[in-house]
This record gives sequence, structure tokens and C-alpha cells, in this order.
Amino acid sequence: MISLDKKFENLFLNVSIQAALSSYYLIGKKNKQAADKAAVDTMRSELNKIDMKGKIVIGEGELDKAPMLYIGEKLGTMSGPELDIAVDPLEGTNFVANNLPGALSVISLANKSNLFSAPETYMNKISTNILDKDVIDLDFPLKKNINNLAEYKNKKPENLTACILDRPRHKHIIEQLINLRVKLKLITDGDISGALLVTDEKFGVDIFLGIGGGPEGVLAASALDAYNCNFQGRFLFETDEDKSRASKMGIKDFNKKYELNEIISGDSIFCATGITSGDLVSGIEIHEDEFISETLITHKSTGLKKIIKTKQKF
Ligand code: VTB
Repeated sequence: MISLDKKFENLFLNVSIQAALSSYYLIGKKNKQAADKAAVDTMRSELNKIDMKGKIVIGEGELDKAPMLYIGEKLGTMSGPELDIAVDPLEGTNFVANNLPGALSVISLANKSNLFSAPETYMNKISTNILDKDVIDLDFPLKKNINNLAEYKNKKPENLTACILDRPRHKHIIEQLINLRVKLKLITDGDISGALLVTDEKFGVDIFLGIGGGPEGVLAASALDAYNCNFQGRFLFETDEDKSRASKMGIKDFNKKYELNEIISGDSIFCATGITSGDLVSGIEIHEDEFISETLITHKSTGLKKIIKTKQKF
């Protein structure tokens, strides 16, 4: 594995913090677009200061839909290593617009060609902290996954918790989970955070599942890799347009189930900074001339996995 230089931990931590701070000023202003734009603008200008040949593989969409941080955009000073970069400058635009918990600025990087470039479509996902094969699988019936999980963890199904986005498309899964007596953790948005709740017992989540954004799946996978957790995802290409965009990005099998290491491989660094406080990290706090931030940071090759709290002067 070609390790990413440790200096990138601090450089990307700073990018994530600055993007979060920019969105902070839009909390509770009912303006999703402005909050997103603030984070995007800042993330882009901060990334351009870094000595790297960076390429966006997960961003705000394709060039025709996103003027900035579009998939394929080149960033950095163009001297330094070739890096793949995945960004979600504002994960949870509703959270910021409505002053609700859980908004994050998220970024992840890997060496060139090691991070999957995903189109803007939905993805069916599953994550647990179980690496053993054949215990949990995206293609097993839900009942089998829950029974296997219960047996593996030596818990009764009623003592298991499943995290899932609260959406009508999940009605059937939610009903089945209720029938299986599994405890639900329904989230209204923000399934990067949802998928990461399996990484530590303190969150009390045994399994994350359901359909959310594909880009969010790739970002979650890069942190889950550092935690030695499991993730599987399958993109849902529904329209001809989805399929043609996917083809252009090199995807041949539209029905493929991706294992974690087909999404992210080699070394990687992941940063998620809180904008509003949530399950993973606290939000930005501003005091007269300084601000406090919390970022969950992971670095696969060094084993770094921690929450970094910073206090910075304006
Ligand atoms: C998903 C999820 C995100 O928005 O993309 C969701 O992955 C949108 O889903 O974390 P719907 O189309 O069902 O609303 C988030 O929750 C926030 O960006």
C-alpha cells in the first residue's frame, strides 16, 4: 500500500473545518442552496491551496449540473501526489436550513484510482462491524440477516438496533424489522452518519441498511474501511439517463453488488466536521474571537481514528 503522507491529515482536516464554518453562518436560514454553496465555495478554494494533483471522483454532480467540485474537476497546485477526492461539502442541507442536528462537512481522499467514482444515483446499502463472510449480505433476505446478526452478536433480535432512513420506500423493510422485534433508529437525513453508527458500541447501532445516495455510500465506505467494518452497496440505475451516465463513468454491470474494497482500496483519509451537533460529532461553536470545531478523522495506514477538537482564533 502506498501510504498517504501524514501531512494530508492536517491539510484535509483544515479543508473540512473551513467548509463547516462557512455553512455554520447559514444555520436556520431556511436556505439550503446558500448553505450548500457556502460550503462548496470554501472547500474548493481550500483544496486549491494544497500541493497535489487532485481529482474529484465524488462531488456535486457532473459538469453540466455543477459548476464547482464536479466529477472530474482537477484541484490543487498541480505539484505533488495524484489523489482521488470525494466530497460532500454539506451533508444534510435540510439540517442546516432548519437548524436540526447532524449536518456535516465530509471529505475523503485516496491515491489515484483507489476511490470509486460514483454517479448521482441511489444506492442500496448495508453496513455492520462484522467482517466474517456469509453472516450479513445485501442479497440475503432481511430475516436471515437479522437472525445471523443476533446469533453472531449473541443477542436477541429485540436487543438489536437497525438504522435506516425514514422514507416511504423503506415501508416494507421497516414493517419487517418491527415484526422481527428489532429496535429502529429512524433518521430523517444524513446516511453517511447513519452508516458510521456501526463503528462503535457507544452508538448502539448493530446494522445500517436501506436506500440512500450513492455518493454518500462511497464516502461512508472510506471511513468504514479504516474501522475494519463491512459495507456493501448496489447502485440503482433506474432511468436510461442514469444508465448512460453510468456507462460513461465506466460502469458495465448495472446490477453489480460492490464490496467495500471495490469502492475504496489502499490508503485513505476521511474527515467529517460537525456543523450542527449530531450523533458523531458536535457542531461549530462560536465565541467572540474564536471558534471550536469537532472532526471525526480516520487514516487507514496509520490507524488514526479519532475525534479532533480544535479551538481557532478568527
Ligand atoms: C440521501 C442520503 C443523504 O439525502 O441522498 C438523502 O444519502 C436524499 O434522499 O444522506 P431522498 O431523495 O429520499 O430525500 C441525505 O439524507 C442528505 O443529503
